Amino acid sequence: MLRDNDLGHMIKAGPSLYPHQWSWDAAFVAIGLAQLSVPRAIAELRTVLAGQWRTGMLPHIIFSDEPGYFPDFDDWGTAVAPALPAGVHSSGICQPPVHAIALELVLQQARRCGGEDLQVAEEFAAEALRRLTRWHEWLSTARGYADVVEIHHGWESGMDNSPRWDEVYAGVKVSRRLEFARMDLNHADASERPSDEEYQRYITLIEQMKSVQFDDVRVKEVLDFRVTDVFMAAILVLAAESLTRIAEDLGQADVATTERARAERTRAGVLATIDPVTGLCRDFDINAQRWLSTESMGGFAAVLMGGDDAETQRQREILLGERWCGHPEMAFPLPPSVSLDSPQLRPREYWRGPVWPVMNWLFAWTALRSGHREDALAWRLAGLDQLRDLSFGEYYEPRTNETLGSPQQSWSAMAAIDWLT
Ligand code: 9WN
Repeated sequence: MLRDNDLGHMIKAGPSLYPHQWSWDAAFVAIGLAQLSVPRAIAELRTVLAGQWRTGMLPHIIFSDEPGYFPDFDDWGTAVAPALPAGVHSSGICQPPVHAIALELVLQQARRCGGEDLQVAEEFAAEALRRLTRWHEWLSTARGYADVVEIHHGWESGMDNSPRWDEVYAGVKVSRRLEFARMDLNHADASERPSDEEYQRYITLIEQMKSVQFDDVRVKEVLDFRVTDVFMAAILVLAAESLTRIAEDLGQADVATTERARAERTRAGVLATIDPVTGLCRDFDINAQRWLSTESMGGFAAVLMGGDDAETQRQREILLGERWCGHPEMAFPLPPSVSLDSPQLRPREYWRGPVWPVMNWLFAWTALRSGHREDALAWRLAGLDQLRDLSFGEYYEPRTNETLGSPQQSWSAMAAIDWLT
C-alpha cells in the first residue's frame, strides 16, 4: 500500500484525497518505513527538511506535481513569501513537530540493522540536527506564547475542524465570500468532511496571511485566528527530548542543552494550562484573551507528554474511563477525537468524533515510553483489530467502526507496520 502511494521522493498522505506530502504524516510514515527500508525512511525525512523555510518553519504541505487537491501551491500564493526557499512548492503554515521523534526511531531501527543502514542514518542525523534545532527554535520563538505554541490555522494543529477551534473560527470574519471548488468532495462524502462554512474561514485565513506575504511578525496583526495549541506543544516536548538524546549520541552537547531546556520549559507551559475542574489541558484564544475549555482529544496533552505528576495520572484515568476509551458503546477501547458523551459529538465527521489510527499509535507509543506497558498493549491490540479489514481508513466511526475519509491512508498503514514488527 505504501508502495502504491510512493512518488519516489515522497509518499502521498492518501492516494487521491491527499496527493502531496504532509509534514506530520511524513514523519509518522517514516517510522513505519524504517521497518521496511531505512534509506527510504531517510529519503522521506530528507524531502520534509528540504522544504524548510528561511525562518526555520517546516511547511505543512510540500506539493507534488499531481493535480486534484485544493488549495494547491498557486492557491496558497506562497510564491510571494520572502521566506520561501527557491524551488520549494509548499503551503505557508506548519504542522505538529513529530520529525525529531521520527528521526530517533529511524536511528533506533538503523542500529538494529547495522552496516550500511546505520552509516547512512548517522550521516543523515548529523545533517538533520541543525535543521531540526532551527525548526524547534522557530516554534518556541516566532510561535512561542506562554511557554506553549501558538497556531494560525486549524490545519496547523492537524485536527482541522475539532470543536477545540469552534469559538476561534467564530471570530474569523469572512468579509467577502470566496469562490473555489472543494476538490476533497470528489474523493470523500461531504458528511465526513468539514462544511462549506468552515472552508470559507479556512481560505479567508490564507488570504489574511497572503496580505502580509506570510511574514511571521506582521501576520499576528492581521490574523483572526491566533490560539495556543497544547497538543502540539506536548508533541514539541517529546520531539525536544528525542533531539536531546540524538544530540548527546552525536556529541553535540550544546544542542542537547538547548533542547533539554526547551522540553522542560514547554512541559511546564503545558501543565500550567490544566483546567482544575475537568483536569484536561486547555488552549488559549490569544485574540480574545480567553481560555477554551471545549472537551476534545487535544485536552490529553499531559498524557501524551508522560511524567509522574498527579495531573498526568488523573488525565490517564479520564482517558481510560467510561467517558472516553472505556465508553460502553465504543467499537474498540481506543481514544476517540471527541467523547461519545459530548454534546459536540458528530461521530462521522472528521475530527469531531471519529477514531484516528495514527492517534491510536501515538497514544500507544507514548504510553510505552512513559512506562504504562499495559495501556500501550491494550491500544496496540485494539488498534490492530480496528485495521483488520485492511482498508486502512483515515478515520473510523467510533461505534460501528465504519471506514471514513480517505481509504489507504499512508499513516494508518504505518501504525499497523510498526505494531506488527
Ligand atoms: C489539511 C493529510 C492531512 C492531515 C491532517 C488532516 C487532513 C488536510 C485536509 O489531512 O488535513 O491539512 O485537506 O483536510 O486533518 O491531520 O495531516 O493526511
